[in-house]
Parts: sequence; C-alpha cells; structure tokens
Amino acid sequence: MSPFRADVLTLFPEMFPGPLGHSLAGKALGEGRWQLRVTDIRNFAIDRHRSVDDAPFGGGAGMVLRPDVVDRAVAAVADGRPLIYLTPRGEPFTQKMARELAAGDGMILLCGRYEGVDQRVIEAWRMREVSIGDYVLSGGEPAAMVVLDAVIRLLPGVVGKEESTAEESFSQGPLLEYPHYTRPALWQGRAVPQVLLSGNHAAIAAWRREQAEAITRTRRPDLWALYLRERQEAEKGAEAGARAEPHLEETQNPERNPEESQKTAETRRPLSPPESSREGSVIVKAVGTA
Ligand code: JCQ
Repeated sequence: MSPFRADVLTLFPEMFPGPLGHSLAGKALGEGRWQLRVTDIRNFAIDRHRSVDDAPFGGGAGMVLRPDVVDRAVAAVADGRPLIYLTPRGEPFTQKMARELAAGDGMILLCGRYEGVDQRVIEAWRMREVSIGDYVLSGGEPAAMVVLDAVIRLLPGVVGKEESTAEESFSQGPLLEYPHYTRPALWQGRAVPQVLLSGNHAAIAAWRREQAEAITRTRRPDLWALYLRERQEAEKGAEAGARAEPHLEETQNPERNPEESQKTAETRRPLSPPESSREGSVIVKAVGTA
C-alpha cells in the first residue's frame, strides 16, 4: 500500500510534526501509513535579505506573503494532489471534507503568516481556501495540524476496526455524542446513571439517544434543525411504506407479537404521541428507534 503523502509549506518548519509525531498520528507515521514532508517557504526567497513578505498595496496594517516566493514553494511540491490554503476566509472544514481527502493519495497544506498570502497566487494554483473555525490564529500551522489529524485517523489501519464503526455512526448522523462513563461507579458522591449498569441494551440505547438529542438541541440549534428536517424526511418516506407495513402500535402489541410480552415499559420504544400533542416543530418526547 502506497502511503498517504502530506506536504506542508510553512515559514516555521520546526513546528512540525509537533503533536502529529505523537499518539495515533505519530504511531501511523512510524508505521509508514502516511508521510510528512515539510518545506520552508523561506528557501524560495531570492533577494539577499531572503524576504518573504511585503507591505499591502492600498495600505493597512501588517505584511503580506509575496506571490512569487509562495509560487516557487508550491511549484517545488505540486503534483496534482489537493492544494489547501488555511485561512479564516475559507470554506468550513468538515468531517465530509476529511473523508474525501483521506480517500485520495495526499494533500499539500499552505500555512500563511502575517496578514496572509497575496490572493493572486491562491487563484493561479486554484487552491482550496479552508477554515477550521471562526477565530484568528497567528499562523496557519495549528490549522494544518488540525486538518492533518482529522484526515490521518481516517486512513486504513490507523484507528482500530471497533472504533471506526462508532466513528461512522457519529459522523453520519447530525447529533452530538451522548456522555460517557467508566469505573468507579460512584466517584466523589456522583453515581453513574443507573440505566448504564442495568445490562438492558435497548434501554441503554434509548437513554443515549435521548441524551444525544437533548445536548444537540441546547448546544447546537443548527444541527438540531438539520436533524429534525432529516427525521421529517425519513417519516415521509416511511409513511408511504406504512400502508404496506404494520404500525408501531401493532408491532408492540403483545397479542400480535409475543416478543413484546417480555418487555417492560422502559425497554419498549415510546409510542408516537397523538397528533394533537405536537406543537409546531417542538418535540414533546424523544422518539427513539432503539
Ligand atoms: C484558519 N481558521 C482560522 C491565515 C490570515 C490574518 O489572519 C490570517 C490567519 C491565518 C491562519 O489561519 C487561521 C485560521 N482557519 O487563522 C491567513
């Protein structure tokens, strides 16, 4: 297997591999699952002061990286792999983008400093301008490390098979994760939620779903709106099929389904509330699919 090839163009090459030399990414680097080549942009300066930046045309604070210097640095490594410039002006970096990059054979990350890079060299190389979030860093290096970390853990053999299954269910759905607990069961007077010790897997799944929904609703109204829309779409699709399939109430009727007689109220899926109790898009009770 040919390894994933990452290039970083930076004025601070000594910052790499940094955290990427440790933990999961570091182990994978040692195993040859990915390669990192770091290029000092200053090596492509040609004047006797080796200058890489200049004052902005039109005036204003700070300095701008020169297009001619950056162009030579890019030309030294470019070979058709995606070219990414980290900047707060970029399109948001997402898990989807990480998956797409991990499916390719590598990427080239350009790190800016000062006020940024002359826009003409960004355009000339058709670079993808990518942002890791709405805040300003003093350089693109930490952002490049974030992108690399998110991509590398998706490469084959980097994260174990068990974890990767969990990873998929999280990155597919728009819900935030439920909270996690481990031993001791009682710590500083705080008990682990009882249901997690019950051994009742259906009840645990339902509780986790409720927790995931509650935290998403309060913390990330944007994701919650997406989730409600997706769920509404799923319900529409199910409605057409419902004419051919038995209703939830029927599948949970012990007279029609003997398995149901083994379940308690806690393990049964909650029944859909009557139409009249639904107020607009406000969900009165979480409807689990456990
Ligand atoms: C990347 N989110 C934030 C690059 C200009 C003057 O500000 C600039 C800062 C950078 C470094 O990258 C970030 C960033 N995603 O700050 C260009």
